[in-house]
Amino acid sequence: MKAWTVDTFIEAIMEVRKAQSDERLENTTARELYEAISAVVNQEISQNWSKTKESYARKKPKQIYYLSMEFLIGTLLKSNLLHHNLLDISNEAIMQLGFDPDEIYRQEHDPGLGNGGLGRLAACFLDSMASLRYPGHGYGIRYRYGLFEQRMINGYQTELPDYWLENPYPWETRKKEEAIEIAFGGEVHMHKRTNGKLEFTYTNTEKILAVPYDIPVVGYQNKVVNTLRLWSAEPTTTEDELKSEAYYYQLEHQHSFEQISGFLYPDDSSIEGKQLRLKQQYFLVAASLKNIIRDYKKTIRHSLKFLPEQVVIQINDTHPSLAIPELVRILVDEEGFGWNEAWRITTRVFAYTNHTIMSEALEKWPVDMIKKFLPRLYMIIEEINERFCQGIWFDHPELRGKIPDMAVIADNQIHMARLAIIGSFSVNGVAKLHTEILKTREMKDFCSLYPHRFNNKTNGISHRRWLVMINPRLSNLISETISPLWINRPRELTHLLRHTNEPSILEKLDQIKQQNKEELANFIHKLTGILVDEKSIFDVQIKRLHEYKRQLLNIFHVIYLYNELKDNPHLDITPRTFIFAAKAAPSYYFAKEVIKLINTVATVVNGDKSLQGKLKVVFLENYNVSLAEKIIPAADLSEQISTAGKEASGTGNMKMMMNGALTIGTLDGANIEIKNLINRSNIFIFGLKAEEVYDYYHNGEYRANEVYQNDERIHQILDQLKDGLVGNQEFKDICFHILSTNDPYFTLKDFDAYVETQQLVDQAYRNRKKWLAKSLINIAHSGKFSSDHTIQEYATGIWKIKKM
Ligand code: 26V
Repeated sequence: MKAWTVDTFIEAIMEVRKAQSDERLENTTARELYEAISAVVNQEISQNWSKTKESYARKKPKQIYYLSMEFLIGTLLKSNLLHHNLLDISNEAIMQLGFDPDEIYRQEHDPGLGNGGLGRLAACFLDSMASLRYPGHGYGIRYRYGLFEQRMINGYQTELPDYWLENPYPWETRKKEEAIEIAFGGEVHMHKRTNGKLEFTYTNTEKILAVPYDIPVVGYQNKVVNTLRLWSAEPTTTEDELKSEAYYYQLEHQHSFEQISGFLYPDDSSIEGKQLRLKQQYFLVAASLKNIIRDYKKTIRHSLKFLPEQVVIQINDTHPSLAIPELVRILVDEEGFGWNEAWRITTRVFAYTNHTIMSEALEKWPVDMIKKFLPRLYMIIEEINERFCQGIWFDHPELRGKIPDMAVIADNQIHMARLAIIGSFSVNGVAKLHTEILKTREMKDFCSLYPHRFNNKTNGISHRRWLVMINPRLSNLISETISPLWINRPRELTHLLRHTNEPSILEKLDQIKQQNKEELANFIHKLTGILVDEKSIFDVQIKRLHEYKRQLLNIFHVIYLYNELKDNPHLDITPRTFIFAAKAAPSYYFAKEVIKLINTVATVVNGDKSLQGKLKVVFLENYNVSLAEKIIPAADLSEQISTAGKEASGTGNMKMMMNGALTIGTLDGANIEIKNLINRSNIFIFGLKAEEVYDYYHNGEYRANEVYQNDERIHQILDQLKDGLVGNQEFKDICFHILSTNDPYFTLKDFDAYVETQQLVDQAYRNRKKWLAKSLINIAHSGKFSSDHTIQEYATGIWKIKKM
């Protein structure tokens, strides 16, 4: 590798520019400069990429493939520069060329190929696998349209298409020659061969080409480059066919097939049994498996019998779980294995991660739909189900009564989580509480059947992106204080604990947070016109909008404070800026109403001079990775207030902790593990515990209406919603919904504890030194939540793979 200087970097940029056009540099636009720098970085990457591939081909390590319908990788120029140790040089070069570095990095469109936590986790995992030198790769779909762009019109969410490929995307390479043909539908025919074995052939299938686009996954300053392979759907037609008469009549139909990679489904709250979504899942699974087996045959040259020694496939939620019957199909129909051996191989290859216990999001497919589109796969699923149920009947009589709750096919539906559990050697949850709930409640029967399969892998985040890259000031302070070794060993952030009483460090921490807040305040002003008090508490809740995440609780607290201040303008509260960002699924009416409510409260509060600037409410539109990167370094308070037992893990909680925010949260998901590490005095915990929530569900003793009748504050707020007293806009539906459903997420129940705990936050913030010490303690313990740690646990606990 070249030892770069600012001068040689600029020279390289010029060279690229010259090759691209004969324009002089003076006329370069920001976009062109972005492209030129990306090209320089790509030159650096490409050598390491081929070398990494060569080394895998030579050493033949066991490979891990992460199958996911979603990857939220964020923009790549800055992180690739960082991973090549070129970020400072690039910044300097850009400035010497007369540009603002941020303006250049902003040119990259954030690929929104995911909904939220699950997709972002996949991206952090790829980063950690490459940085830890593990041979791990991602397989996903190259949606032509990512998650919708959110625009606010009159305070309502509207959705616009996210055409992220408008400009050429510099990080992908199309590999037409490695395309794979996939067949859907048709009829299955069974024949007996002379050797007595059954043979299956298909007629009238519809064919589609899966064309790979590869994106490099660059390890942190270690020369490793792994691959994220995204499949794009294209017609199988050859050049000649394209000109034929027959093709003309197929055009309409071909077009519909290309839709398979047309767009990402935006509903992460509940499943809708959409045909196209099923096709997308099979498309991902079929293409990836063929690819994995093709590579295996090329490098290993052994029978597929040994596949489990060479390959682990981690399936990210149930979305890719059709891979299980698909592998059985390949082994039995195409490779001539008997059922038992095919099943033995399959169940040693797959590992499944569960990311939610929200029953609406547990995938089920109507039997008829699978039968129609995947007739052979349906036969295999039936066989899997048959054998599974028989196995229970004969070998586990104690579970006989549970068969209807465990069968893969039940109520005319295919239960994907059950299929995933039965077909995998490992089933993991994503935080301790979540795994416990899976083991003792949601998947209790399966856990008694396969106790050794169940395990926990608490989520993590890439500290390189979520601290080093987005918060260079803090990152530098840490490096100056404890040496930069922590970047490769994030657990060593705990060395900061020696400095929690050092005034000079705390002062610097204070300044850094202040600068970050000023930057965010400017950004907010530019974007929304709202002026926020840079000294106020930046109270942040950023995540998808869901009832269980309880953005409603947060806005109720705002309304409560507003009411208090209206009663008593001299009330002594610490000024606060409430910052929200959230997308709602387009068909999720309640969630959209909550967005409108937040915006309405914002208009009222921000426009009320009598509050003397003590409260401001900001809703930032179009939440995505890039926006998160702007907000997180400036957060003082991290809102993690889901109903206990509902948030599988959360990862935003880790990101804000790592950037020195204090958490106000329930005992849910990874909040519990955060609390256990940093101690209760450094986090604000409130509300019902998961057990209490379950007890209420069980005994039915909770009465939301009683809270409404007895708590004046809540009574007032709900009446204000009903009667349109907040901003002359009615929110009857929210009020009615919450009371008529008996408040299933305990928003009213937890309100009192929440308000009380927010008062503790208010008090604590006044003691600057103490607050800063707590902030530093949070940062010091956040290394435990680096995804490096998580991946290390997957590698040793599930994958049994070694570093290269
Ligand atoms: C659900 C569905 C339902 C069917 C339609 C497509 C679709 C796409 C996404 C999802 C979301 C599933 C679960 C999910 O994102 N869970 C989140 O995973 C995070 C990473 O493990 C975790 O931190 C969050 O707590 C959890 O909500």
